[in-house]
Amino acid sequence: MSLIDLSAYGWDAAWAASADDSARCGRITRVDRGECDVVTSDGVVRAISDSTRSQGAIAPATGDWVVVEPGPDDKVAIVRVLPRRHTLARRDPSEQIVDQVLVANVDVVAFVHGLDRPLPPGRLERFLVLAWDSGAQPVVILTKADRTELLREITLVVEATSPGVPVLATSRVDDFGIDAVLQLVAPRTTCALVGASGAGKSTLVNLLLGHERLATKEVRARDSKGRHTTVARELILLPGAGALVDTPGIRSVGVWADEAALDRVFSDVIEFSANCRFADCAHDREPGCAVLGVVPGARLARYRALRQEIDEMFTREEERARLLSRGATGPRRGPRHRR
Ligand SMILES: Nc1nc2c(ncn2[C@@H]2O[C@H](COP(=O)(O)OP(=O)(O)OP(=O)(O)O)[C@@H](O)[C@H]2O)c(=O)[nH]1
Ligand SMILES: [Zn+2]
Repeated sequence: MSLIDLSAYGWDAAWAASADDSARCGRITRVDRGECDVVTSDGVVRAISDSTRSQGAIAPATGDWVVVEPGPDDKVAIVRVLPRRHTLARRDPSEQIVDQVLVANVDVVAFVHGLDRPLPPGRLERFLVLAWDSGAQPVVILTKADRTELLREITLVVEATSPGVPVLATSRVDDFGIDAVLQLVAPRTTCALVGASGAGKSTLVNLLLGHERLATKEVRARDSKGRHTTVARELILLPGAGALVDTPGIRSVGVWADEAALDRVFSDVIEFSANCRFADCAHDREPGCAVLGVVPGARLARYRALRQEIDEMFTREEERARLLSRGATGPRRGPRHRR
């Protein structure tokens, strides 16, 4: 008899079909110091990644479904990472030429921002590009609604910057907006919370759980910079709902995404550009441009900068593929194509 019902974590027939019948499978709930917590039907086990046997060069990430086998010291070894569905990735901050998977197998990516500080639109756009690129549904959650008098105005500005993205507001005061967030985390689905340190992610998780679970520390009052409280990406099951992944604060992210994701975030630019005189209009100073003067100049400048960043990513990736073609391992992610 199994102790834990893995279907609550999202295990389904398709996952079962991608593993052998006899395989012992589980989901990674936490990765730290090279080891993982894996929830299996017998409970949570501590796992090491058996890189000599695991397929390719896939480093296990929180949210991955994996196959485990007995390992050393009462631990288990991860021998296989099941093919991922949606993954949230950014450009690896240390090795600039590869992507880093933040959370695997996500259905909803929520960008969390605290209303006790300003939200630079460029930061929001960057996160949204990564969120759209994951294939999951992006959402914006504005926390600490009790800290502003301008909730309506800010919400309207954020909505205008995020076409197609639901924008929610929450506060720990009277549990404002918590039910609406709970609706996002449907049973058997996974929602990842990303955002800067101190944005209120752990507080939100606690409100959703209905009790104090994660350690939250007071933000330093003077600069309202968050202290680093969450240390690992952790997957938590909400009783009666789905799974939440609380991530350590990320201030900014390097974009590692397809242009299609950029087009989703800047759908206003794409829409107006249909009427530009030149098909390859850069919306810079071309005559007959239908975007210039319509889309605000600052937003257009950010669009162009992100396009260039994605272009440079392709150049780096092509360079890397060239280097790797002389070695044994293939790219960690499917091939990308320039438009
Ligand atoms: N006024 C107010 N303060 C809040 C609210 N939610 C969170 N805070 C405060 O904001 C600070 C940061 O909250 P956390 O939940 O720890 O933030 P976090 O995003 O998890 O931060 P990291 O774990 O560092 O990534 C704490 O001092 C909380 O008490 C809210 O709704 N209203
Ligand atoms: Zn144009």
